[in-house]
This record gives sequence, structure tokens and C-alpha cells, in this order.
Amino acid sequence: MSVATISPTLPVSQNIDLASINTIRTLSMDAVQAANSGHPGTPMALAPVAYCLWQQFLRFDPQDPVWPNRDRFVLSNGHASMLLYSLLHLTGVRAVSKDYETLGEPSVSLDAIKNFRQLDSRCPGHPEYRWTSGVETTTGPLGQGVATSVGMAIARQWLGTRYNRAGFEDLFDFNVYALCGDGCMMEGISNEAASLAGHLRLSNLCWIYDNNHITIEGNTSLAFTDDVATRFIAYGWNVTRVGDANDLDMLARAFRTFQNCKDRPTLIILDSHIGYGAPHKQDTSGAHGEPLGEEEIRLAKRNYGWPEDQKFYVPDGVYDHFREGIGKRGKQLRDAWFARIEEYRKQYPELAEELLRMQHRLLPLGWDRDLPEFPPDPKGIATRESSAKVLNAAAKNIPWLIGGAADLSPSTKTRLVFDGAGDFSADNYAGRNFHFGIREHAMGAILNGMSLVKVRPFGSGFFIFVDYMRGSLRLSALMELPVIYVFTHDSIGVGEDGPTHQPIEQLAHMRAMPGLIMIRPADANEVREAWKVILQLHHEPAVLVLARQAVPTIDRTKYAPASGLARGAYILADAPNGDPEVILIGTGSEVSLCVEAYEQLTNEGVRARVVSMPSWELFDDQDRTYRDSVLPPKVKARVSVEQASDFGWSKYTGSEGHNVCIETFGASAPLKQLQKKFGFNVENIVAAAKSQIVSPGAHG
Ligand SMILES: Cc1ncc(C[n+]2csc(CCOP(=O)(O)OP(=O)(O)O)c2C)c(N)n1
Ligand SMILES: [Mg+2]
Repeated sequence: MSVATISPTLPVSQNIDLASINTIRTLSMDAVQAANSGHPGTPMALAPVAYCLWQQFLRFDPQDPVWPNRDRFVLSNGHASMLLYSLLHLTGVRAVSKDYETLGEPSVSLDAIKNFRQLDSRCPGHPEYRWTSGVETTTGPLGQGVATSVGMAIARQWLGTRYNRAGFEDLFDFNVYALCGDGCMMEGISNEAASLAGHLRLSNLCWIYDNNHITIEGNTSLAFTDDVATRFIAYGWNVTRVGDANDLDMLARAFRTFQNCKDRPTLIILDSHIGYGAPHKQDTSGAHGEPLGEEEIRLAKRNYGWPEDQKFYVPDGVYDHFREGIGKRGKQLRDAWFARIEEYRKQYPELAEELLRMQHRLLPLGWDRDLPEFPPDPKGIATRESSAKVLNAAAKNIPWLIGGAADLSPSTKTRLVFDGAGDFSADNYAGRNFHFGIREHAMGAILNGMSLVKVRPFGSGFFIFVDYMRGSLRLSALMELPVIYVFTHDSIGVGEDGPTHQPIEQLAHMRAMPGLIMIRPADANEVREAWKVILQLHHEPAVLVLARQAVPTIDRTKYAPASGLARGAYILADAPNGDPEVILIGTGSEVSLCVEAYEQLTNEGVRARVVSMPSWELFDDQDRTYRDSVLPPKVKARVSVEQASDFGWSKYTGSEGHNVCIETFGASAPLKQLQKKFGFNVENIVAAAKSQIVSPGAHG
């Protein structure tokens, strides 16, 4: 039955499907018009699709939108946010507090819809996770939602394999649905993610592609002639079509096809009409990104058989209809699940305890009992090597700490090597080592998706390639997800690989990103402390920046303990009586160079202090007294030492301090030659310190 062909004059009571669909459409149109900005056309087109999926298929309880085994719905075409807000409103999704305590008030009230895109409304321009309950992930940057959905599907397979046990085979069996448009299809990230999803045979994943042939500039023929179906078949997906977005029967059949397909992800290619029903704007890019206008809205409502002058109109029976459909089904499923988890707890108390802790982002008791201590060693080891030891020790005690690399684990040393860790693959969804392939951007989004399902994911690569995944990493920060990024090869320390592989501005980029904690530890014991801090984060992504080359393990009997790392910066070595003339501030592999310079200065009778500053963000979080005790305002003679751009360093070294830094793209040569060329040697640092004492700002 095509709802488009149902006579719009039928009274609402006889035509509840259509009335529900048109309510979604008109709420979206009215909200965009009231805001005088937004995207009405796609909610108008996709209302039947969303209606069919939510009302007939989605296993989701509006009363408990965080129930762990709920199906996930991702609106990857986030500009169509009003579609989602209308659904959240009409199905009566409840708001949930940040610590997952149900509050009871509606997540999206009619007032919030009337205030679409206004300050503090629960209906911001694009869907935001942690701001509007029922929004499963933040979307808006095209391609991110679909890629994130792959992470959700992966996490569900992992959870199911670990926690589904005899008699509880369906403890985790949720499906992940993502709605996307031409933009998502064109973005590289979706191709990376689809390729991996096909490879992993994620049969719990369904993407619905809105093949409306329209993007902002006009018809897709301007820039996009892919044969999407063939492309996805080549990725190993199951591909099906729905030729009319208004045909509820065809839609239902497509969703059943997905549910019956047990060995591959499914793509539903859907033909729709953007701005459906708007006489002058349907099928044009004019329906994409601006309000329809009062007159066009009136005409569209007339076409729908809708009261033309009613705004934000929800006919009688529509709320009840959703309550009877998704509401009733969802509650039954949710209640049954919680009853079963009680049983599960009796039979598998340890696994149930793991689930409880994981879902609350807590760590197992004693998780840090085996973390290694590293004895002093002037030759030392690379921080990527010490990180491998710490990560493995922690992961043994944290079963849901899982992750991998974008084909670089032999370099990033993030492989979990203990017995039973295994490799995650289509044939082994229990493995804890992930092979994301050379797909950094998708890896970031997939980590986000995994984290949204509450496992604790980490991903790794060369630091320089953070540039390839900034979009995903930014969403980790925006969503406040405790994703762990391990980046190695952090500087010109990579030597011969040359400028393409030598990060220069990347530290500054990461420091500029709100909500992210970056740590660049100086030695093996700082690495241990860094992991301790990172693993205890709840709402911040962490970026751990590590060196490829060996760095000395600092003698902590002589210098301050590495536990100072938790405060972001600490006094590692000091002048007599804590009264320095000059402060050397180093990060990562440059700290031991500062210590050497300090020893020389001390021998020459210069009163110097060394501050190890592994994390600006952690330091900035300290109170003023502590910060001033580390960097006393009266000591203006300051030298920072970091093998990277000096961008931002004046915040700590002042306008008169000196920054030993790199202003170009590095070079390809053995490390020793590079250190000399760029001035990273004791001699240069000592000279800078001395001239700072004579006159801050003098050493050029
Ligand atoms: C990464 C990214 N690039 C650009 C944009 C800006 N943008 C928003 S919607 C859009 C067009 C999307 O077209 P399509 O996905 O076909 O959506 P439709 O208009 O059909 O709903 C663009 C370019 C964006 N949101 N994200
Ligand atoms: Mg489109």
C-alpha cells in the first residue's frame, strides 16, 4: 500500500498511518519555518521510512532510551534533525540524566520543537549526543553517522560473543540502523567503514540510503554517478531497493530482508522525493536547506489533507498510536531483558558484574594491580615500548578494553599479546585485537561507535596521520567519549622517514581542541602514570603521544616521582631552595635533554629548574596556587623545549621566553643529524637558558 495514494481526505481516525507520517512531516516543516533555518525537505521525504522502522521494527523503549540491548537508530544525514526530533517527541522518549538516571520528563517536548535551533533547546540544529536523550550519536558532519554505526555493530558482536551464554543467547542481539543520504555516500569515511563492515560480515547492520539525487548545489549528476548498488555488492553487502519511499509494504519487506540476512550487512537503496508534497520545491535543492515559506507550507499541507493554518498540529490518536506500537513493544522487550539479566546475574555473577561496571564506565576492582614500574636506565626504552607493557598489564585486568591499529600495530605496539586476547575477525567476534585496516578516519568513527555501546576502545597509528581522522576525533571530544588514541612516531624523532612522517603542528592542533586530554610522557614511568590517568577518564577522549626512539628512564630517586604527571606538569629537578633563575620546560622525549642541560647549568652554578609538562590540559585544570608553584610568575627566564611548532607555547613561556622548536617541515636524515640541525642538543638549551637569565627574550 502506498501511503501517497491514500485519499488525504480520509479522516484521521481511519488513516492513522498517514496521519502519523504527516505529523512528522508538518512538525518538521513548521519547526524549520519558525526557526527560519534548517532542512525541511528530507524529513518530509523520509517520514514514512522512519515511521515504518520505528513503529514496526525498532526494538526501542521510549521509556528507557538507554536500555543496553536496544536497537540503535543513527540519523547520519544529521541535517534532517527534525525527523529525529519529531520521532522522539511523538514516541514520548523520556529524558535521561547524565548518569543515566531516568528523569521522567519528555526528552523533546512540543515546546522544544517550537524552539528548534534556539539557545538551550533540546532540538539543536544537528542531533547532539548527551544533549537530547534518544540521540544515539552526534551527526552533522556527513559520513560520520554511518561510520559510527559500524562501531556500534562491531561492539554488539563483541558483547554478544563474550556475554551471551547458554540460555541467554539473545542477551545482546540488537540491530543498528543508519539513515543516510547522497552526502554520506560520497564522503570517503563511509567507504572506509562500509568496506570494513562488509569484510567483518556485520549482519546486524542496516544502512538506508536516501537516493533522492539532490544535494545542496543541485542534482547529484553534477558530481556523483557511482553505481552505489554495485559498489556495495563489491564490499560484500546485501543490497536491496525500495522504489517508493511512501510504500510502507515495500519498506517493511526491505527491513525483513535485512533481518533475515545472517551473513552480511544490508544496504537499502531508497528512492525518495525531497520536499515531498511541496508543489514548487519537491525534487529540488530548494527543499534542502531553507524554510519552505508560509505559502508553500500551506500548499503542502493542503496536499497532505492537513489543516492548512494549524501549526505544530498533532491530531488526536497519534500519540496513542505510537504508544501502542513502538511504545508497547519496546517496553515488553525491555522489561523481559531486565528480568533475564536478573537470572543471568544468578548464573553468571562475574559476567553480570562486568556488564554493570562497563555500562557505568567503571573499571574492575584492582585493574591497576599489575602495572609495571621501570627501573632507572640511562639508555632507556621508547615510550611506545613501555606503553605496550603498561597497556597489556591493564588490558589483562580490564576485559572490555579492546582496540587495535590502522595497520600499524607492529609500530604502535598496541597489540594485546597475552593468552586469549585473540584477533577480532568475521570468524572470531570475541577477539580483542582489532585490524581496522588503513582507514584512519573510519577507525576514529568506529571507536566512537564502540564507545557509545560502552566498551572501552583504543585505536592507534602514526601521530602524523591524526590529520586523516580529525573529524572523528573531534566528535569523540564533542560527544565526551572516553576513546583512547595512541599515536606514536611523534616528532622528528622518526628520523629518516622525513617530513611526510614528522609531526610539527599536530600537537598544537590537538591542544586547540576542547575537551580532549593529550599526554606526551617523558619516560617509561610517566607512560605508566599516563595510562592510569587515561583509563580513569569518563568523559574525555585521550590522545597519548609516544616516541619511536628510546628515551632514558629517569632516575626517580634523584628526581621527582612520575606521579606528578597527573597534574599535567610538575617540577622534576629544581634549584637549591626552590629558587630558580631559569625554568626549562620540556615534554616527551625532550625532557631528558632538559635534565642534561640542567645538570650542566647546575655544575656551572646556574640555578635552573626542570618542569616536565606532559599535558597542558591537565595542568590548566590545576588551581592557581599549584600552577604558580610550578611556574612562579616572577621567574620570567623560561625556555620550552619541544620538537614541534612553538604555536601556543608563549602561554607558559611568556612573551619574553624562548621556545626551542621547529618552524619548518623537518627533514629526512638520521636522528642525530636532525637534532643538531634543529637545535635539540644540550649545548643549545644551555645557551638559551643563560641568555634568558641575562635578558629574557634575548636568545634568538
Ligand atoms: C562533511 C560535511 N561536508 C559538508 C556538509 C554540508 N552539507 C550539509 S547537507 C549537504 C548536502 C547533503 O546532501 P544529501 O546527503 O544528499 O542530503 P539531502 O539534501 O538529500 O537530504 C552538505 C554538503 C556537511 N554537513 N558535512
Ligand atoms: Mg540527497
